Amino acid sequence: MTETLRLHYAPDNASLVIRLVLEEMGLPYESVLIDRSVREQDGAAYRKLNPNGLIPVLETPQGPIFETAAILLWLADTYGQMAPAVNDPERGPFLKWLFFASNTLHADLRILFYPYVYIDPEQAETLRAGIRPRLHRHLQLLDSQAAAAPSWLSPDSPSVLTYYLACMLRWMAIYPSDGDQSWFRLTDTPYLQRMLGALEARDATQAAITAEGLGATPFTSPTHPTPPEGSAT
Ligand SMILES: N[C@@H](CCC(=O)N[C@@H](CS)C(=O)NCC(=O)O)C(=O)O
Repeated sequence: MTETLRLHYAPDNASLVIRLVLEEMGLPYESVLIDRSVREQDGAAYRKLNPNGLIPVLETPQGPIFETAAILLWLADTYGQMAPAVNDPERGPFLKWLFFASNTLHADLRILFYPYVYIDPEQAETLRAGIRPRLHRHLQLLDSQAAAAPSWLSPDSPSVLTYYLACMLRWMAIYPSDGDQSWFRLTDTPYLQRMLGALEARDATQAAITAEGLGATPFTSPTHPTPPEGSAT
């Protein structure tokens, strides 16, 4: 157990969401690089923290926490920031879309990025072609929520969900590195686009840009990262 928050990360991985939120909350934390080039996430030491071998893990005074949304909710509730509180009428709607982001959008994104985990590699491009229209529909749905500007999707005061979505939109624009990204246009989701523009001006985003080499416009016009250490894939 650690008293210090310790983020196990690889540049531009799902750990980026957690880094952004830790920065936005102004919490002190240490970051520990997971070297993906040697698949350190599969090693015994990392599997002790996350038996699934997935990044991120946040070590906390309550032990290691994995699953991006679980870490986000833990941070929001523990530090009373960046999400409607338990007795807030907005809590239910917020939770609904946080879980949608995690168990539907993020899960479908993994199919786009790692199709060979789900199917014979020869059929990977067919699977990718099948998942893209589904992702597009998810984004349309989220944009219609953002249009109503609930507090947890507002461009002015980011919630944990705002940063989670911003990272996923970033990844859709640039990954897979060898794939076709022409299906994705941020302009198709103007309310989400506005939200992303506002995030780029924030100190938290600037800190993440420096730490992970994300480039000047990591959300609205992302490019492949040039991290000072480690590799994204
Ligand atoms: N459901 C997990 C997904 C995390 C995830 O997909 N992590 C990727 C990096 S973005 C990973 O660890 N990939 C390495 C691998 O699959 O071996 C979460 O929400 O934390």
